[in-house]
Amino acid sequence: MALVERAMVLSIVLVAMHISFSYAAVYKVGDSAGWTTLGNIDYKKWAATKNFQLGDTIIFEYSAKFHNVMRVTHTMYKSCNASSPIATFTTGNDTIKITNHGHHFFFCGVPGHCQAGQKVDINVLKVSPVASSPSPYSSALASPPTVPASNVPAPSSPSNAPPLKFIALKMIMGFWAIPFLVHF
Ligand SMILES: [Cu+2]
Repeated sequence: MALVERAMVLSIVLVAMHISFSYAAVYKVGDSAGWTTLGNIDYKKWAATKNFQLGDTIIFEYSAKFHNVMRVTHTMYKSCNASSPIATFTTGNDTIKITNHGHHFFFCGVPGHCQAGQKVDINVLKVSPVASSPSPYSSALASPPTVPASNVPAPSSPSNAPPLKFIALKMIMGFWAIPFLVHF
């Protein structure tokens, strides 16, 4: 009996670890170039190569003397209208955690910078790899989890891929779940 309880606790801990570590990525806007008007960085292209998920963190790194970050509506984003932002960030190292789905529009509020291309749309899609991956318990009975081709991250993406150790943890968790399933 104690073994079953211990297995349950361990399973819960492993599920929590799996959820918290596998899918939270940190993205620095513009990568090494950061948040700037120099070098004609295509932030649209930058964002298009990412697979943003809930819980991910976006970092805007820039010189606070020359730039800022404003979160704005779609209408304001399209017209580079900085008159009434939803939020303004000015530290030069702004960390924003994504907590909801859909578009998150940002631009630099310094006159002319948005027009020069210093704007980015962080779009968090509703369909996530978390939703499409097999449940922890099914992996104990079925074949090893497979990853749909669309979820294979680009080589440049930082930490989207479920690391091998988590797949191993998932399998261990599956074996622990067997006595649990048998018992009930
Ligand atoms: Cu700027």
